[in-house]
Amino acid sequence: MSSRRNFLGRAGVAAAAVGISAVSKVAMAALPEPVIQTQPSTMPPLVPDTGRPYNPVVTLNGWTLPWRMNSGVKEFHLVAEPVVREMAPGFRAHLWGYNGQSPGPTIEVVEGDRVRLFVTNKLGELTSIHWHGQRLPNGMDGVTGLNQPGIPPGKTYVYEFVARRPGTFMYHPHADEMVQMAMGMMGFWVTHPKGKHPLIDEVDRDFCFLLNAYDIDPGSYTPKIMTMLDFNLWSWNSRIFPGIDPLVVRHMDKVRIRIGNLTMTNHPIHLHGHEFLITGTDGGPTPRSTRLYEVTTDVAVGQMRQIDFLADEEGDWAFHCHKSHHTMNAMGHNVPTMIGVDHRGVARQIIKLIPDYMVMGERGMKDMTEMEMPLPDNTAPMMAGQGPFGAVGMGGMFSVVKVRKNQKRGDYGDPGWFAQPPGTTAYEFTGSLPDPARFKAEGAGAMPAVSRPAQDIEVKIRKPTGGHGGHAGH
Ligand SMILES: [Cu+2]
Repeated sequence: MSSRRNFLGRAGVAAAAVGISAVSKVAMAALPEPVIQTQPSTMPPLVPDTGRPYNPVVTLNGWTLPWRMNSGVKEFHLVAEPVVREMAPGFRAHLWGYNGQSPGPTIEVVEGDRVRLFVTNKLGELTSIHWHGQRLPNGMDGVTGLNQPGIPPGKTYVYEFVARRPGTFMYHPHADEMVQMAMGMMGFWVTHPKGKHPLIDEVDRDFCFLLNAYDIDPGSYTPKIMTMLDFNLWSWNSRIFPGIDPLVVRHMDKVRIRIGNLTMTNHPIHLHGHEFLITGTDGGPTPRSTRLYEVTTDVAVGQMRQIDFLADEEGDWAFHCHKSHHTMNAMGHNVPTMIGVDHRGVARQIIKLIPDYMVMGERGMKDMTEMEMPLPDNTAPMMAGQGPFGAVGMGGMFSVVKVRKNQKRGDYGDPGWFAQPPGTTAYEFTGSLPDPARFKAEGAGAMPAVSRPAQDIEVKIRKPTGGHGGHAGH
């Protein structure tokens, strides 16, 4: 079907070798050959060569699983197994996933398709797959103990149902959920409409990714699985900025982005420079009368949001989660605020004992983007990414939508940084500040106070750059 078939990289071999359970060769022979992919880069859309036609999606830093047609049934083979995922250049995590990756491959089908999914368990414990959001027979819903027995290590189970409604779905285990999802077991599923749909517009580019989160201590490889909220790696498709590919589009393209949330908190996803409409949720396409223009959409836990916009503004536009802690990489969160605290005396004393001692965060945390601190092996830099104007002080759930006039149709290649037209870049002011005329009432409250405090209170803070103390001016 594509060059991806039979691709088994080094990491794939390693991951297969550590698979605890051996699956019998005889049993595997009758199944569709499992397609393995271990490269973390964004793969081009998989254009269907069998079955009903559709416009394929592009999975950010991911890929779509090829299928086999068997008497009109689309057959897929998912293999649950330990994987090595490069989350950012130089930082590899030991996760669990499907077919060589976490998340697993995207599954794309068409409304009305009969789908048969073989799921082989190469983990050391039971698993199952729940097809999040789908209409299907109860026995195919994948909840271990409720709908089916768990799939034992070494065994293959078959799920079969008709993809009844078009939309965006997810898949994940419903067996030892806390562990298996904390380890990265999840994937995306897109059911394309059969023909023209009144609520689903055709678009030029259709991207998808999952929001996921890990707690991996600096210097280690395996996520901690008991963490409830204090994750230190906030990722898109198990990648963190600067390891997340840009979303490259052609100027005036109609663009769709589908975002699913399988973390344990909500993520307000924010796009710069454009307004979008929420055209789909977990329940399917939204009625047109409900669509509002937005620049941020909150994706709650277990939810999916599909946004559409017209890419009519050239440039490099930030696209990120608006929770500022989610655009940071591995760090401890129990750090006191040091902004404005004068460490000079203390530091001098400590340096006598520890010559390499370094004060962090005195002027804010931006310094750390340029600081070359010694880090343990296999640690994601807390914030790292080099833009055309210097360090981008972010990590985690951050990427860039690149809108270009000269981007060719179907070309997802990175065009480099946007060349801002002369005179359109923010610049340093070097003149003198005008003295603004002020209104007398400026700064007054909406109503007069009943009584004044006994004395004026002023909170004194130290200016961050100040060598001479002094409090902030007013
Ligand atoms: Cu977030």
